[in-house]
Amino acid sequence: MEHLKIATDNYVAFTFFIGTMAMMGAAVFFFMEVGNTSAKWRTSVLISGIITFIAAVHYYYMRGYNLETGESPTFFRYVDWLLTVPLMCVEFYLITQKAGAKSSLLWKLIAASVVMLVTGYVGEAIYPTETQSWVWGAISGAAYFYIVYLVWYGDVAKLAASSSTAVASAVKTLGWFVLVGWAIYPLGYILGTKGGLFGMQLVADPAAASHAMDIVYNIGDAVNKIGFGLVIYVLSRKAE
Ligand SMILES: *C/C=C(C)/C=C/C=C(C)/C=C/C1=C(C)CCCC1(C)C
Repeated sequence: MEHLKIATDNYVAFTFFIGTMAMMGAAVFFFMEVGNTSAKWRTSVLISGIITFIAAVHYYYMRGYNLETGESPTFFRYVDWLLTVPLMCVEFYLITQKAGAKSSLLWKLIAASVVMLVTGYVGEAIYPTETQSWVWGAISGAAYFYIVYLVWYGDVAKLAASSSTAVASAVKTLGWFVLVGWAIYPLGYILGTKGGLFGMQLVADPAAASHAMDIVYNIGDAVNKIGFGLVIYVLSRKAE
């Protein structure tokens, strides 16, 4: 049973543990604040709560999985992302809806995020070889840049420009999350897969590679899920 203890030198297990607590705390916060939010923003704050709640449940599970097997909980990581990233797309849609966002924008964002995540999963779990993983990563990266484009220059940016200043500045901040915060993930992928960087392997030892990847992904999730939710929360307090 020794391996079931979170040792002080097991950084991977520790980031899973702290991730669970952070997501739980954030979910409780957003859920409790829904009642204090004006009717117009209530759904947005509720979705911030649902995103962090879904992540809390997955982190609780992934923490145990990692502790018992010492391995990356890749499958449930991607299940979590497949649920939470489309919900982040819904957040973009809801806050630009007042400026006339159409449901086609929501579907563009969701389709791009599903392509990004499914191809990432293929490169990480199904064909994690020198020759294949970087190709799947590159396709995933193209879908990622399409999302960046939509948020910075495409429909989302255009709608934000004709919204209130509070919405426009929230979309700017969320745009930075997508450009910088989400770029943490391809870094984890490069560290964790065999050929993630154009066929090159950065970390040779497989265990060390998967540990590096988990730590990077866990940091990315805390920054993006909680940070993203807080931007929406702040907007709900600023905008009429
Ligand atoms: C809450 C979870 C979030 C915001 C997850 C976001 C995940 C990504 C932006 C992943 C992107 C990837 C690439 C751009 C290329 C390599 C494969 C991925 C899936 C790690």
